[in-house]
Amino acid sequence: MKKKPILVTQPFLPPLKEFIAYLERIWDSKWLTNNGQFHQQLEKELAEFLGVNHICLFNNGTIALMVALRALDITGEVITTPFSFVATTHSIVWNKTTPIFCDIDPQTYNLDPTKIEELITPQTSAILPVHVYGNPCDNEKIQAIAQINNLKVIYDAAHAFNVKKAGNSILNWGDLSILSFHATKVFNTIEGGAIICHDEEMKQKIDYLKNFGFADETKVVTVGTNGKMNEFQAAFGLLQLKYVEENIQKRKVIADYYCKGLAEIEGITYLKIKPNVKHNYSYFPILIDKEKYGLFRDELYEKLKTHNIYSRRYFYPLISNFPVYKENTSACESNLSIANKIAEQVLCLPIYSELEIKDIDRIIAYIKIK
Ligand code: T4K
Repeated sequence: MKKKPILVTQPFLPPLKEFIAYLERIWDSKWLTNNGQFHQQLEKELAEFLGVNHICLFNNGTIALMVALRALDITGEVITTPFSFVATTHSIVWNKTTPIFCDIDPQTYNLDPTKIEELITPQTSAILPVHVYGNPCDNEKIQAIAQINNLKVIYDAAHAFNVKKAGNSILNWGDLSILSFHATKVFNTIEGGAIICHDEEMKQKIDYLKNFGFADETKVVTVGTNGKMNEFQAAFGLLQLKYVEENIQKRKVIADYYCKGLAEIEGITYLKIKPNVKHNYSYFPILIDKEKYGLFRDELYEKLKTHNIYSRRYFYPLISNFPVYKENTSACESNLSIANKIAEQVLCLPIYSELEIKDIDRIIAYIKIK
């Protein structure tokens, strides 16, 4: 008999009974969206939980990114990583600015700060790095470059919910950070996202931008969009928040188990997280070196599929290789050699709080037998 499929991730669903209690309150109030009670409560609780000053909730992470760029009036060129989910670059282009792809660091897979400065031109107005897989960027170096060159920094922290470095939230770095609360994330509101900002003035600006620009019933102060999170999402988030620490802890156990099981396999490496980082184990990426392991990444990916194990090649193809970007930007193949190599070798193994040890054993065993 074929075993049940193991997918790359599975959202955590809190007990249904507990969610019904929230739904009853929505039914009583008949307040479904537009800064309702749960929306306000979630903004407050999340800011406290994450250790940040202000949080603006959104209907998803992509709209949050688009609004973040708009809130900082970004123009011209934006230096960014090609090794991410395509929404990172799309948000730049939707703002009618030009993405300039910069290569990544071979150890962290994040934007390589030593390669940023050569890409700065008089048109550059911002750097948009991604904490890929929740692994923190080199913020000190990025901040120094931004300061010298008078650039804004917007972190795509879609994967970095509750990640800390030296005890502080990495969401406090840069001018703004964005989060995704999509169903596939460590903390989810079904769909959802947020912008983290440092002061009330910016929060107000973002709140106008996500609500059509309305300052009151009759006054429109800016050309806004509709980026609002509704009450069902916010209620779901409040409930998720009660379980998120426990779920991250379960993910840690799984990640540690993978690390041990894969340690001796020649040609397989995994991301090393620095000891001063409190990680969230949102993804478990491995790199497959064909010369040493004997199989290409795609061969292992297909082999796992035949056993009903659905790993994913996040992030392949590289964004700069999608035809819409290859043909329309100044990205140059030879400048992105590390990113291209990692995109060819990476495979994200299943990880989610309810993944069972016996299933991880199976995954490791299939990786071992070539
Ligand atoms: N920046 C970065 C760096 C990002 O990674 C993302 C999103 C964004 C920005 C934009 O944030 P959002 O606008 O999405 O909030 C998924 C997610 O849709 C996407 O949110 C995420 N990154 C990206 C890395 O992964 P797909 O196309 O791989 O999703 P899908 O539907 O194939 O789901 C993956 C697996 O998850 C499935 O095999 C099964 C499981 N799954 C999925 C869903 C939706 C479930 O078990 N239940 C579900 O409801 O993009």
